[in-house]
Amino acid sequence: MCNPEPRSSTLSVGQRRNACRSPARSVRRGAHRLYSVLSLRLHVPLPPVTSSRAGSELQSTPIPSLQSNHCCCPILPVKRYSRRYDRNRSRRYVQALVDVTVFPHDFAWGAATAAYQIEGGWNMDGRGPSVWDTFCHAKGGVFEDHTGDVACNSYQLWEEDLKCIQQLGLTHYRLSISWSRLLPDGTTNHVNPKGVAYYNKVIDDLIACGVTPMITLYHMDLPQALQDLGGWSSTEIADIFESYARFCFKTFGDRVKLWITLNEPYVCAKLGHEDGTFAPGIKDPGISVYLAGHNMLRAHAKAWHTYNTHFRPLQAGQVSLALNSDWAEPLHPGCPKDAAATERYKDFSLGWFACPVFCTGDYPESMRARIQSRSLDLGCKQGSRLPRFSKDEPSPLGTADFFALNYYTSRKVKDLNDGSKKSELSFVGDQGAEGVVDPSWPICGVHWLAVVPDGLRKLLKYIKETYTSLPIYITENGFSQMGPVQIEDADRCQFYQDTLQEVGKAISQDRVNVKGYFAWSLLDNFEWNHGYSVRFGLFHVDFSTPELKRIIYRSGREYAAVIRKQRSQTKPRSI
Ligand code: PNW
Repeated sequence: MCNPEPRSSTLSVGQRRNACRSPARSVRRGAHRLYSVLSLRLHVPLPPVTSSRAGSELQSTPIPSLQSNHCCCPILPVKRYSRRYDRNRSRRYVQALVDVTVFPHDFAWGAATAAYQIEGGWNMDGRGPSVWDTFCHAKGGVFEDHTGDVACNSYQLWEEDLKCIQQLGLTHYRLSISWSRLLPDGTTNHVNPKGVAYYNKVIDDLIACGVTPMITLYHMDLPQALQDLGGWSSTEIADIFESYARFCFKTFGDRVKLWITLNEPYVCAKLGHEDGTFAPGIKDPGISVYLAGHNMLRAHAKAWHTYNTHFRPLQAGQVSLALNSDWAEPLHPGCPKDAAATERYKDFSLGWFACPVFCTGDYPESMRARIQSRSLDLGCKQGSRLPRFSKDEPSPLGTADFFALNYYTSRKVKDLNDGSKKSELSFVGDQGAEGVVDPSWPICGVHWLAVVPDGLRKLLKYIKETYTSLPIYITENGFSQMGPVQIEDADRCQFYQDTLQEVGKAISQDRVNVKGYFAWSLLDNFEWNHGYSVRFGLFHVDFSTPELKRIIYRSGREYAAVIRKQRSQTKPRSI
């Protein structure tokens, strides 16, 4: 059913005047509640797991109540992704069913990780603190106060990771650089030689093993010293990031040819600056989120232009930024309001970053118009809360050599133009739309992750039709596990089989130029505010022992089998 016409705002004039606070005054650390809500996805509390840091000691977890009053709309009960999903039991092995012949011979078969989630060694060998060190050590923001202090200890156990990469037969490995390991205060005033040596070794080892590195410069872990200067809310951060990027291109670019400047600016801006559930824990609804997003786009554009002008001629690499997006469809297909809300939902998530980079050099029209008019309605003195791109700076338009997509889930979208959000100063209020889970979609592990493999195919086609015909790398996609460790993870095997099948259809039937697929993640690791209670790895890491032993999951074995099969069947055409 369609929502009724929006009612007029219930705010008094005085309330409206106060509704827009100055960013400086109102930026404050959020209350880092345990079981905090990731409002990017569903507002569902995390299940009451009682565990130590050790994933393998976890007890079974009840399915979270999806009728929770944390949720701004009731959501129907959903299924977990389980064996029930495996409708055809004869479909046992991934390699038996994925049609590998549709993948090009040079397809990138990868897995991804991020520095803070795996490295540990948080204060070793001159590394400076990052916002995630601060967020974790402050306690209260992360599940059972877990931290990334040790994580998978990849800083010291890199060679174990390399064995995992080789066991899978990956052609590509996506990792991120810990900015504060390289530049402890975030600036090139002080370079940490041990940090440089660590990444040199990782890169050299990968190349020696025939694995192509893809390097992310920023994966949520801003140096704390830069946060102390205002972080992503400060204008200066774009030039500081450009210097860091320039340093990395200069130091590693002779060997690294695939670069991602920023990972998921949406998540960093929204969860880190609007909701306060991710570091730096800022809860400043409706204001900082746009400022942080804007400065990230400026930073990315400057770094791309630097590469393009000074490094590309010699190094011949490619640079992009990784954008996360759900696939979205109207909750009620025949309802024009839900249809319009779905377009806004897409514009406020993928379009927010993709439109400036791939389409127009500016934010989507719907964002500009909505934020402008709501800023006026809510009495914001500074005009629109959405910043403008300056003509005196390099444009973000055209600053990507490929499209890097992180896809995890899908949403049904309903209009949210009336009710409480109408007069609320918030990102969701501006968006005027809300995504919910379709009850037929199974949930895997973490509550926001509804498993919708065909959403990926639809999203790939949408990107091709809406944004670009440049090659697309799926830089993250994965399936999580909670509760008791299942090494024989049949559900995840099924998930990878279904997903790769959909990617294959996007390539062969929709003619989308998909160049690669990176499973998230190589290893079980520190899953941000869920700590170690959620596992995404192709390898299990036994966090209960100091050795942090890596044990391959069945899904890892099957992913390896797909890669082997594809590589043996598709050979480069002879000239
Ligand atoms: C991505 N959410 O982040 C990241 O790039 C990874 O670091 C992360 O481990 C992976 O997805 C799995 O979560 C997200 O709350 C973090 O909606 C949180 C959300 C989405 C993506």
